Amino acid sequence: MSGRDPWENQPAPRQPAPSSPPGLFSGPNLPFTLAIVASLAVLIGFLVLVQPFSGSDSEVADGSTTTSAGATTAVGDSTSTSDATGSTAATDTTGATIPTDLGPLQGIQLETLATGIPFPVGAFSLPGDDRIFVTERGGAIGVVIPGQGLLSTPFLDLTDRVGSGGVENGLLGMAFHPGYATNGRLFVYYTDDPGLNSRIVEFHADGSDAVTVDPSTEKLILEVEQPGIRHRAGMLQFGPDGYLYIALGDGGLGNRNAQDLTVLQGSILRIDVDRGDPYTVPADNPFASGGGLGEIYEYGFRNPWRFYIDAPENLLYIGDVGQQDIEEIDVVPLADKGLNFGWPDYEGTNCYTPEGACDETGLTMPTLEYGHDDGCAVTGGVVYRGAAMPELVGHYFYADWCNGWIRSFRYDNGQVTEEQDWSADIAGVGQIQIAALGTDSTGELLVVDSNGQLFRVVPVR
Ligand SMILES: [Ca+2]
Repeated sequence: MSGRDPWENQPAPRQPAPSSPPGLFSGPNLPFTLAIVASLAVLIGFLVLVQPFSGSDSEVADGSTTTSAGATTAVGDSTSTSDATGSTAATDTTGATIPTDLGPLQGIQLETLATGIPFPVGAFSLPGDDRIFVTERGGAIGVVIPGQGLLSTPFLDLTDRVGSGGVENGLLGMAFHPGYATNGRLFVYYTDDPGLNSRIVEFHADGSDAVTVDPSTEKLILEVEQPGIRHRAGMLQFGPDGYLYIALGDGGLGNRNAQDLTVLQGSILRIDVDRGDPYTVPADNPFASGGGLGEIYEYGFRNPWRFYIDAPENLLYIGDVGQQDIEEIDVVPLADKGLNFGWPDYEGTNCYTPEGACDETGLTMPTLEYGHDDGCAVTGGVVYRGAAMPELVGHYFYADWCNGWIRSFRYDNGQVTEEQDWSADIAGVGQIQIAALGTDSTGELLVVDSNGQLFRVVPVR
């Protein structure tokens, strides 16, 4: 059992979270004042001394010599296109189109969209819909509308059946079916009351613009008995293949569940909810024909709290929360199935249990890792594909729940490039605990502070 898990020392869900008025600055206390002073100092240094970006993206952005809005600028050998307004844009190596009438990106900041959300752990959206759906650990899915904050009526209220005892249980994930606009299907991962077993269930919304969803439409898809109380993971996401991917932690019993292909724990599952009742195992799953449970797609995880499938690149990003010393991010092609990510034989690149004999053969080792001198629980994030910061399109953003920082990198041909730390940029909001990152309906980044706040990342130019 670990003392370093997400939600340790957290207040119980459904308690009013610390509330502050919308805006970037609030809370006149000494630590916050110091944070403001520090952030201003950093910001000044940032503006005066630092060229905030390095690498090909920044060369495009910083090399531009905009003289007036819409003016044509030189951007090296990038291609240029003109839109109907006559403004010119550049396409960089990531495929992002960078309008040249944008000033150089100086950094980012967090715009408060809502406060007072009861223990939020995720933020999701639908195309063409301004609403942001926020999973609350206590068992509800709340709705935040930018400019209005958290609505009083939740989208879906499952507090009568969700068990959020222990330190890592509750309503932990959701995913809209790719055909939600016409079929109203949505999927939720929660732990039940009182068993704290993992349940992946389906609900039916009456129309894509439904304001609320009837909890009585629940249909069980998959249930996993959980004798322990930790390491639930909880992320759900549909892949570009139309299959539902589900993250399950190892259950927290200190055993070898993650290496045991006869149990579902410690794995990322892949199921087809469009065929069969309640689902079928896709025929091309790695163990569909034997060797393990058919649902298992990747395995060897401790607590893959948040993963993310970036469809344009067909990459799978996984943030696996560590135990003693190391937090890790794994990035693999989504098509590379049946991979073993090493837990508990390896924690990051450290040999962790003697049973593994410290043999890396056949294991997929981390793409990136950091030690517990730098955080305590990695929050796997999302790949940015919005419009406000074209310089950062294709960059993967992630966070640490304890230390409250946000970092990013771009994964290019199997290599981590353009690593950036945004700590100084977001210092103005004070201490936050980032439980998840997400995207709004236009692809802009959302930051979920489990203390009750939802932010949107906006550029500073
Ligand atoms: Ca690993």
